[in-house]
Amino acid sequence: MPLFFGRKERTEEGVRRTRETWFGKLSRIFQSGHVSAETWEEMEEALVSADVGVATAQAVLQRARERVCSAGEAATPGLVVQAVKEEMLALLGEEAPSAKGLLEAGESRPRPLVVLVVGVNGSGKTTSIAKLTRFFQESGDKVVLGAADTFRAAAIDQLQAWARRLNVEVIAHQPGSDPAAVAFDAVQAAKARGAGVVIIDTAGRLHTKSNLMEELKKVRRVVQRLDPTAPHVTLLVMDATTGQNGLAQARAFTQAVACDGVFLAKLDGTAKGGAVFAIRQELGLPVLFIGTGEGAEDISPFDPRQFVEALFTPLAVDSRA
Ligand SMILES: Nc1nc2c(ncn2[C@@H]2O[C@H](COP(=O)(O)OP(=O)(O)OP(=O)(O)O)[C@@H](O)[C@H]2O)c(=O)[nH]1
Ligand SMILES: [Mg+2]
Repeated sequence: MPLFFGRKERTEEGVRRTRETWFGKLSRIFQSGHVSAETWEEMEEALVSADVGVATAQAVLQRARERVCSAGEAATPGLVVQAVKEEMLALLGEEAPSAKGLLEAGESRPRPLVVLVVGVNGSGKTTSIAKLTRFFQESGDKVVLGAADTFRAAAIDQLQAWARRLNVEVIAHQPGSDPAAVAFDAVQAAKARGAGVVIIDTAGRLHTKSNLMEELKKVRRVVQRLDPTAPHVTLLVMDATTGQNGLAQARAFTQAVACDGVFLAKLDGTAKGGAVFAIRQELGLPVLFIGTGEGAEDISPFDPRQFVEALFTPLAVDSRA
């Protein structure tokens, strides 16, 4: 049985808007069939407008150019595209990062695996938790949720509504209660029930940033009383539609809490999927999952090769023609 259904299709769907925009731009660039200095400049513009980030786009293209030159053949659109793909893949790191290994079921995985989900409010945390629940359920894990976003009553209700639909237990206290106490109870419940995974939702309001960061640190400390190695994975949820602004907010989080990777939500809602490269380059974090819609099934584990191929699919067909 596959670990997760249709990840390739979901990746393709997630990057559809980005791909269509890029495809339009890049195919026009290559229409003449020749590669000139202008071609590289136009490619840079296309990458930057897809939110790859200026420095990242320049670095990728510079290395791709060297790769094409060292091949010793005349540069053709096909060669250029291949070189850019290789460099993008090299940037994302083809090897599965260690956090990704932890997310996959297996004997060596800590039990329960404690996943802490952080991010700015509205970024898609709670929805992404529902998706992660489905992801773990698919591989046969029992999941317990912790409603540690106690700042708003509605946040607890929202998680409980998802939990009912997904048929999982959620540990919740009263609105306004201590998030660390909720997290503690959730991990303890997961242990008592023999659950494989416990996922903890947190608040993301930035207007009280120092309080928020202290709160997240306390959640970590308190959870560590039950398991000194927890949380095993801290996932930063980012809204793909917020572009460079989202990157700045994410940086504030990574400075306060050690994050292992990014859940890039709402990729389906943007033509700026190039942010994946900027996240890797500028935050130094791997994207581990992408969110491709509002349903619990709209998740795909991030696969660098699949992602790059999906971005270039129409172009590859085009360059063969
Ligand atoms: N299209 C699309 N919408 C998404 C995705 N993920 C989340 N959303 C929507 O984004 C909105 C915010 O999502 P939430 O999960 O409530 O975000 P949150 O970070 O928990 O928000 P707060 O609890 O208010 O801090 C909701 O309307 C979701 O349906 C996604 O991958 N694609
Ligand atoms: Mg929420």
